[in-house]
Amino acid sequence: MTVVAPPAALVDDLRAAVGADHVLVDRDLVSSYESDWTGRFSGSAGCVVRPADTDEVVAVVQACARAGVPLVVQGGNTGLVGGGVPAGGEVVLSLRRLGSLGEVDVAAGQVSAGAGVTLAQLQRHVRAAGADFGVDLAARDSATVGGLVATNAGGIRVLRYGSMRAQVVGAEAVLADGSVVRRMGGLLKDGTGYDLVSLLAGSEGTLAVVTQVRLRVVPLLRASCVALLAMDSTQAAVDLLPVLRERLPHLAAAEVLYEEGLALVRRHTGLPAPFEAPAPVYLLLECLDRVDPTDDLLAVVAEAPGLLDARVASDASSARALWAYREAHTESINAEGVPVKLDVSVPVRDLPDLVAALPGAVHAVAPDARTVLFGHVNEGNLHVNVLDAGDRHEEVTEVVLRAVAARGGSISSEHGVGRAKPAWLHLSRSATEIAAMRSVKRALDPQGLLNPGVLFLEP
Ligand code: 2HG
Ligand code: ZN
Repeated sequence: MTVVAPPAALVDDLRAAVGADHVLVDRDLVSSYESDWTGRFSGSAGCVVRPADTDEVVAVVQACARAGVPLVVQGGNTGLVGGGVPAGGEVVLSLRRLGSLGEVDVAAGQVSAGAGVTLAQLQRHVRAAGADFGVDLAARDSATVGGLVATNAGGIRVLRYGSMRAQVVGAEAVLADGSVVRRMGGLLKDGTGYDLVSLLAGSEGTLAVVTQVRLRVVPLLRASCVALLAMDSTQAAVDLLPVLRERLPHLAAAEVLYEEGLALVRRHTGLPAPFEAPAPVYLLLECLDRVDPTDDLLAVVAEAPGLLDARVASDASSARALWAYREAHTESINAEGVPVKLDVSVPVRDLPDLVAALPGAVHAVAPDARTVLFGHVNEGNLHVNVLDAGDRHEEVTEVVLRAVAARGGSISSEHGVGRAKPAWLHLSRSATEIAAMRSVKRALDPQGLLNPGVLFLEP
């Protein structure tokens, strides 16, 4: 990795902005900010700067603008597309110290949170006030609110509450010229022009640095029932979705997994096989309600066509044990090597066909590869993880994303485009859309200071 030192005058300005202790230049200290945790993306940072509040973020952005040195914005560094790691020589702007959490506003059903608050901290905070947060995902202990907004993260509760954009009712953000947009009032009805707050959700740090957000909270539902179904086909799982949505208004999650992934999870975690016999597909369902939803879930499960076997858990520890088969996928795959990770979605009716087509398509370009599929079935969101692709990462990416585009899908469902997929953005967005997005980028960041190389190919 070639190390590019930042200009000395910039380091002085950054020290003046945030204090010398929070400008990291020592290579040992900087290195944990230079790679994503899968080990797939890395690049050298000029330095790392850790502001404590919005004023300090403004000073950092202005210093970088003056020096003409670009910034990479980083939260919990749990991203999976390289959007938060440097390509070489940028200043990494870590937002983890922006950890403020406001009191839950019960009248409005909202809470304000700093960009550096982790999802788990936010969940604990709102639950202590008798509410809950509508987004949940496996990386909750490290993923930060700012990163969740920047990537418009989805996770396991989208079918019930929508993705991150649907939770955000206000934001404070520092623009590339150091000016601050502040819309934290949380008005749910506001017809005064462009929705800048929504625009920031999914902008991957390319338009502004989000420093705070105002979020919706949802009712805290303490009664839960989780079921793991062994089914005879992906088609049977997809056919069950309308029945689940109609008969289980308290359905909160519907996740799909397969034998290859389950075997890796078992090898890595030592968990026992969930059923006597392996099945072609597994569907994990969760209902959350005020009163015990077990009977309702059991009634639907008992009549499910294509059902081979089922396990149902109504107490917290057995529910966690069933969730472990799903949530341990990412770490178990990573324990085998660095995968090609492709997060895609297709219209749900096309999901069975995509699932059937992908292993063969991958095998054709990377004969030794192992394709592991899992995901959020209600949104047609499949996590395609390909191990042992050797030097065929590019070819695997191409063949998977083309298969998705051919079915009218998205090349990035919930992880973002990052540095991993700008070359394939045209498969999901028209030339007109990309030109319009680039115009917005140029208007807000004419110098190209914020996250260059993320989302768009560099001109
Ligand atoms: C999940 O759903 C995350 O667990 C990670 O989106 C997916 O590791 C992945 O590919
Ligand atoms: Zn996911």
